[in-house]
Amino acid sequence: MSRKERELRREFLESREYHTPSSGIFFKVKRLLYRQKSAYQEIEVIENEYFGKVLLLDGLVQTTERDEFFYHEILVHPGFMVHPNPQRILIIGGGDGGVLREALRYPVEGVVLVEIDPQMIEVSKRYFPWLSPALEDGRAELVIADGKNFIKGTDKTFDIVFIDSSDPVGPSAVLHDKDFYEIVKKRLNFEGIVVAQVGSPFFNLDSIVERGGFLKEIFRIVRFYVGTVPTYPGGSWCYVFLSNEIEPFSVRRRVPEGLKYFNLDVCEAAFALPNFIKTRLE
Ligand code: AG3
Repeated sequence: MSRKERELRREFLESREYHTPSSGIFFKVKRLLYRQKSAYQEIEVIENEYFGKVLLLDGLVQTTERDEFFYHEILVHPGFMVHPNPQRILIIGGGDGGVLREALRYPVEGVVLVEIDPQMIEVSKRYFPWLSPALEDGRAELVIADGKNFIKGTDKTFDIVFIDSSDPVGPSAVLHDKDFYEIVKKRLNFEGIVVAQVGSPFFNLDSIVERGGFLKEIFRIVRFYVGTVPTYPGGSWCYVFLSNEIEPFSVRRRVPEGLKYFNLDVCEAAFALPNFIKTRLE
């Protein structure tokens, strides 16, 4: 095959995520940088002309160079904005380092990041240098473990817990169950907050509603919110803010400089739910 043919062929290679059996998102592959099965999942990194580097786990888009800030900022900052003194932070999942990077914008004492797949951390260090430097920060402690087992076994307690899981299939499945949230609650300090990503309100509304049901049995304050993520299914993504003492918006304590998505207005708007979601959660 000539060089030109090879190049042409490469240009037409596509990487895709199915959102339903008949629709989804595709990325033309400018370069295939990495594709390997780790002990837990298939990890794929491609380069796309528009989105830059794209990370997929088991065929599900996790993050892209161009739009990662939408997700990482809106997951992290609402919790920090209202907590009176966030010092001890826990991240479950998030081996790419993006949530950690956002948490380290604050003067926290320490962040424990629990990632099940060591290969994910290596891939991030190699291909995602805008996320991974956080993994080397002196305030970060990396633990390679199953998030649920870690929570069960630790006697540490935390001010804010972020759950940066993938979808409820594969290694992330256990991070979506009622008993997982029950044990997370036990590891919270007074005025503790938990924030988790819970899926697409368009495609996964039934599972979000079901989760709302059992979360209300565990936490006094259960508030869902939404934000845009251009490359996730449906383009709009849902998160949940949980606490026993603190309401989102009860105060506005701090917003770091230099963010690209999050600000006070966006935060307030994020908790305003469209009717198709709101009516199901009432
Ligand atoms: N974790 C949430 C990804 C969920 C995406 N789901 C999907 N594409 N079907 C992202 C990890 C980034 N730190």
